[in-house]
Amino acid sequence: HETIYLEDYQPPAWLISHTELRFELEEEHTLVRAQLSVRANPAVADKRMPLELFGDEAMELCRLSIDGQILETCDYQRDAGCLRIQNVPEHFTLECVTRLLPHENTALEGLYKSDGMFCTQCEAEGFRRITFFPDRPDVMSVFRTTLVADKARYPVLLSNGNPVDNGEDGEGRHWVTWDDPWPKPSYLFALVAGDLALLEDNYTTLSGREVALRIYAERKDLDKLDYAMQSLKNAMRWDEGVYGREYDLDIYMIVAVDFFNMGAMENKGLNIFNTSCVLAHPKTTTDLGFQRVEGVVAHEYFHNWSGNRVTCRDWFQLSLKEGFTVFRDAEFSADMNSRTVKRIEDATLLRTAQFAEDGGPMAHPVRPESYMEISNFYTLTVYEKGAEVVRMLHTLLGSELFRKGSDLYFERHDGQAVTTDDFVAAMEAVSGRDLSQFKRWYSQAGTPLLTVSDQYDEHTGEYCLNVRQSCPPSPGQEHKQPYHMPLAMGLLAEDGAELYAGCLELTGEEQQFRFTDIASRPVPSLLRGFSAPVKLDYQYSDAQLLMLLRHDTDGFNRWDAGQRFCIRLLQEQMRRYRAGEPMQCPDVLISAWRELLTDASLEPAMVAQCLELPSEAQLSELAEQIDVTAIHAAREFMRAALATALEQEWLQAYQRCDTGAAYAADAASMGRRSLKNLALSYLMLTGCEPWLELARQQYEQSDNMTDQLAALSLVAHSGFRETGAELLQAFYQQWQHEALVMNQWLSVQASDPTPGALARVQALSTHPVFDARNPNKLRALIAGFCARNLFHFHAEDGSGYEWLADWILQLDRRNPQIAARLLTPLTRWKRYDTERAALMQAQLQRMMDTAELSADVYEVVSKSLM
Ligand code: BAL
Ligand code: ZN
Repeated sequence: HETIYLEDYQPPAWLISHTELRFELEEEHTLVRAQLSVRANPAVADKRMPLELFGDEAMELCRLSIDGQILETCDYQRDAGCLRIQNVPEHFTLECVTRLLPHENTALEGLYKSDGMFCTQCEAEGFRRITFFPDRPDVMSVFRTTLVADKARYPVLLSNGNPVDNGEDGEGRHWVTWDDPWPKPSYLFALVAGDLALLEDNYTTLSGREVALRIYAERKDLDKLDYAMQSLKNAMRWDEGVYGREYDLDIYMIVAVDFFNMGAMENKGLNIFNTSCVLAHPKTTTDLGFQRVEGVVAHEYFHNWSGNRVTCRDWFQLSLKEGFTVFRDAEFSADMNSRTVKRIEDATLLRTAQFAEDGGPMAHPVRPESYMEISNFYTLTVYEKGAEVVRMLHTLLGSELFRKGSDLYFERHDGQAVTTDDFVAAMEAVSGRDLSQFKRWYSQAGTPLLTVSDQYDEHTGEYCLNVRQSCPPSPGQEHKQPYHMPLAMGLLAEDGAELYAGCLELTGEEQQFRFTDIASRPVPSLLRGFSAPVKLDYQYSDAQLLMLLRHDTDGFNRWDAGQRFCIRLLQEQMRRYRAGEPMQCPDVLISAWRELLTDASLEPAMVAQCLELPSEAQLSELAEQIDVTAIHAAREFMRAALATALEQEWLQAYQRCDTGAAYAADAASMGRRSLKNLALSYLMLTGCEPWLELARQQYEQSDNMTDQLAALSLVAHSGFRETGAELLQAFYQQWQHEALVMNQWLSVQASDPTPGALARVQALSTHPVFDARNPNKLRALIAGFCARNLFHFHAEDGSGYEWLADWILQLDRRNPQIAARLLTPLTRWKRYDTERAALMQAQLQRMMDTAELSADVYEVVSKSLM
C-alpha cells in the first residue's frame, strides 16, 4: 500500500474541458461510454507527459479510442489503479467504454444500488470506479450526462445540472440528458435512477432567479420531507444574507438513499443524502435527528460555494472546503436555534472525540501531509478542528473583515481548485495582517495546552495573567512551534460583577497580560465561547468555579465552569473507588444543582446542558491512563446520588417542562424536552416504581419520537428488565417497517449498560432488522456498542475487542470505508491499562496478520501498531 505525500503534488499535465457520459443502466450490468475532450495543460511545460487516467483495478475496460482510433492493449500501460497512454496529441477526444456491476458493488463507492435504485458516491475517489478519468479535484470539466434505463422500473433519471433533453428508446426504455454548465471535478459527479416520489417547492433568489427545489425519496417517506425543505430554504436565505452567495442552477435536488457510507454528499445540483440526514417527522425522528437534518441540509447547500464553485486543489486541502463549510453550518444552526447550546455541543464533540484523535496514532494536521487512503481523512480533525481554525480567523478579524475576506476568496478563485493557503491569503489581503504564524494551525497536529497563572497586587490594583502554550508531540512531529490564537476572556469580581471583557491574542510561547485599576482580586473567565480548540489549565478553586457557574456573563463559560467542577469531583471519586474508599457527592454540588434546577427563569436547554455529567468518553479522554471501571463506577455513583438528593426537584422540573403542547421542532420546545427527559432519567435512577410508571406513561402517551425513545431507553437500561423487554417488543411491533426507527431500536439495545451486553448485541446481529450491508445498521449496532457501551466493550476478558475485530475482518472484504471507520476504538489501545492494552493490541495484530487487508484498514491498523 502506497503513501501519497503533499510535497509531491504536481499540477495535471492534461486537462479535460468537456466530459460526455452515457449510462446504459441494466439489471445485469451498466455500460458507461465516456467521451473526454482532452488538451495539454498550458501551465505545464513538458508536453510529452503521458496521459494518466485512474481506474479501479476490477473495472472492465471494453473499448478505448483516441480521435476514433481504437487503442490496443499494447498502446497503453495499465497497472493497479492507473492507465497511461504515451505520445498523445495536444488536443484530442478520448472515448472509453467500461462495464460495471452496480448490484455487486458493496463498497458503496462509485455506482451502486441502494434498495433497487441506482445511485453514486464519487468523493473522494469513486469516479474511477465508473470510468477511466484524471480523477483528481484539480481537473475540472463541464459534464453532459445521458441516462438510459427501463422506464417502468426507473421512471426518475437524474444527474447534475439542468435536464436538457429526453425521449423514448423503444422496448420500454427511456433516456434523459442533463447538462451541468459549471466546470467541476469528477468527485462532484452524481446520478440517480429509480422509482422515487418527490416533494417540490420553489425559491426566488435575492436577484430574482427562480429555482425549483426537489427532494426525492421512496414513496412511503414522502411525509418526512417537509423539514428538510424548510431547512433548505432557510439555508439559501441565510447564505444570501450572511455571505452574499446565491444559488446558480435552475434546479436544486436532494435524493434520500438508505445505503450510504457518509451523512450526505454535495454533488453539484444533485445532493445525495443518507436517509438519516434528510427524513424527519415528529413521530419517527428525535429532536437530535431534526437538528441533524437542518445542519446537514445546510452544510451540503453551503458547499455549492465553499467546495463546488471553489474546490480543493488536492485531497490534502480537504479542510479548505470541509472546515469552512462546517463553520458556516455551525453559524447557521446557531442563528436558527440557541447559539450557546450549539457551541456547547460542538465544544463537547471536540473535547471528547477530536482531542482523542489528536492524541492517538492517527493524529494528523488539519492539512495532512501524507495518506495511504484518503477516505481515512474525513475526520473530526479535518472537519471540526478545521472549522475551529476558520472560527479563529473570524474572531481575530471580526465579522466584517472576515466577510470581506470570504468575498475576496470567492471572487479570486471562482472556478478554481485551490489550497488552504489561498484561503488565508484572502484573509491577509483584506485585513493587512500577517497570518503566517496562524497557518501553523493547518500544518501542526496535536491539541495545544494553555497553562495559565495569575498574580494580583492589591496595593497597585494591577492584575497579571501569565499564559504559557505548549503542544505535545504527534506522529512525525516531535516539536511544535507556538500558535497564534484568540483567547477570549473576562474578569469577574468575587460578587460576580464583570470588570473586564475582551479578547487577547496569543503568539508567544509565554506571554503576560496586565490589567490595571482592578479593585479586588478578580476571577478570570478564560477561553470564553471556546475561542480556540485547546486544553486549558488554570487552578480554579471550587468556590471560583461555583461563582462562575452562577454569574459568568458568557453562557458557554457558565456551563464550562460547572463541567470543570463536576470533572474534578468525578476524578476524586475515581481515586476513592480505586483506593477502596467510600465515594461521596458533596453538598455544594447538590445545592448548586438545586439552584439551577429550580430557577424557572433559566433556559431549559441550558439547564439540561449544565446538569448533564461529562460522558464516560470525555472522562476517558481526560484520564492519564483510562480506567474504564473506575470511570463507570464514579459516574454512576454520582448520578445516583444526585438522583436521590434532588428527587423532588427533578420531578418539579419534569412537570414544569411537560407542557402537554403538541410537538414543535423549535429550539425552545426541544430545550424543554431535553430537560424533561434528563429529569426523567434521574428519577428512573432512584429505582422507584412510580417513576417507572411515569416513564411508561410517557412512552405510551407521547406524540413524538423524542419522548417515546427517551422513555424506552430509560426503561430498557433500568433494572426493570421485564418492563424493559416488554417496551422493546412493543416498540419493535410498532415501528418494524421504519428503517430509521429500527436503527434507534438497535442503538438503544447496543448501549444498554446492564450485564449481558455483548450477548445481546451478538443476538441482534442475526435479527431480521439488522443488515450487515447497510452502514446505518452497522453504526447503530456495532459503533453503538463499542462507542456508547464502554464498560462492556472494554470487558476484562477482551471479548468486546475480539467481537469488533471479527466484524472488521468480515466487513473489510465488503465495505473497507466502514470497516476502517469502526476500527477507531481499538486504535486507542495505548491509553488503557496493560492488560486491556495487550488484548486490544493482539486484535490489531491479528488483523495485521490477515492477508489482503484493504488500504483503508491497513493504514489504520499499521499506524496504530507503530
Ligand atoms: N463531502 C463529503 C460530505 C460532506 O462533508 O458534505
Ligand atoms: Zn462537507
